[in-house]
Amino acid sequence: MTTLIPIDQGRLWKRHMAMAQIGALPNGGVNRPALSQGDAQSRSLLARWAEELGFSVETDPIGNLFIHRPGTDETLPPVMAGSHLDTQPTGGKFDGAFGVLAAFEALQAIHEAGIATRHPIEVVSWTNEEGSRFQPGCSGSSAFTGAVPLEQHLEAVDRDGITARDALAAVLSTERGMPMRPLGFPVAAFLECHIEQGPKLEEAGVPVGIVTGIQGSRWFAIEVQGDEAHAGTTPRRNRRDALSAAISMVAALERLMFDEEDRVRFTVGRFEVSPGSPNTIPGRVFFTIDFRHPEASTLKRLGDQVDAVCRAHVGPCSVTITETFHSLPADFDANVIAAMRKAADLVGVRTLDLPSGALHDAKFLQEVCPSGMIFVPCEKGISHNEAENAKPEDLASGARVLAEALAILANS
Ligand code: HGY
Ligand code: MN
Ligand code: MN
Ligand code: MN
Repeated sequence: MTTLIPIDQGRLWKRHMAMAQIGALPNGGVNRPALSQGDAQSRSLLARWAEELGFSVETDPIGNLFIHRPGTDETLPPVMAGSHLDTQPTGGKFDGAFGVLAAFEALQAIHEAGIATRHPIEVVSWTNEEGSRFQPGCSGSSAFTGAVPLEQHLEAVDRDGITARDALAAVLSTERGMPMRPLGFPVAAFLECHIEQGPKLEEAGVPVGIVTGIQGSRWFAIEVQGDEAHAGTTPRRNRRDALSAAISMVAALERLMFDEEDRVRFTVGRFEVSPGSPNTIPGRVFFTIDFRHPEASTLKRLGDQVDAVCRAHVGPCSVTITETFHSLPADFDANVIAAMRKAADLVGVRTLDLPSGALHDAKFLQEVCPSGMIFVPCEKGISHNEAENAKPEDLASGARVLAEALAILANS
């Protein structure tokens, strides 16, 4: 009977609750925007836990946080596990945090079990995965892998006109003396634990998901420019009503993105009307598009029509369309998946294979090193919502499979 790496379910749950205190919302959720004070506090909490165990903690030019446990051969690239600590504005306690805390729990359990691994093992917290404050998201992982230039991320501006560069400098200034690595380095393999953010595992009654791949996503920012004018005196022939043009665009895009098998995920998440006065014709509308599909050809076919569809409904206004994010679908690495299956057998948990509807940092890591993901159920599949919830025993099952898979890969 093999001795399993001793994951401590209680300790893992307690760390989730401690982390969820940072940015806690009244209805049980969390608001911890990327590169905010809250983000800085969550990073320093994680760094403190790591230093208490004698692990070294370093950062890099986009603010990723790396916790290092040496291997027997320090010349080998690390096997890495992690996710993100930033959240949606009305986010939950587990999206992202579970991936970081499960990786940390696995590292501590491997350490406490005195297990030597050839490769070093690292826990990582990637900067700005959500892309809610600064677009696009997955800043830390896509800058680390070179998929998106660092400068593009640092130039991003939030709604208050603060650049990601300044917000990052403020966070790093609270971590004086934390060693800074160059951006990007070889990684032997990457694993990410995450709540499923969908209903499949819970409906199947299976505690662990082996993620086969991630669907593609494309994001657009649309700005419609009209003229502010008096609501009562301006006849239709003189109106340049930005709202009227914007809603025709959204209605036309909904028609474009509609498909019978419900495989296109189309969302207008932000829709801002200015000046927002009841008796002034809107002079400007800003809205965002997030759409996803598992097939690269459909992602291209539909995404390439967004510009023409918007322009066909612009009327007397003008429109600027910017594609802010474009991530192709990706399949995860067969050897990493095999290591996760072996780990699940060792742990003795049932698994279900499933694709990821959500985008994750692992998608960018898969472009540069063998990567994989482990899902656990969340209550009714709810996420990006304060009601997001998960069971301590499921989090522990995910962490157990992660720990065994890390040990397998770090000794391969
Ligand atoms: O948008 C996403 O898919 C990720 O959860 N941030
Ligand atoms: Mn996430
Ligand atoms: Mn998320
Ligand atoms: Mn993710």
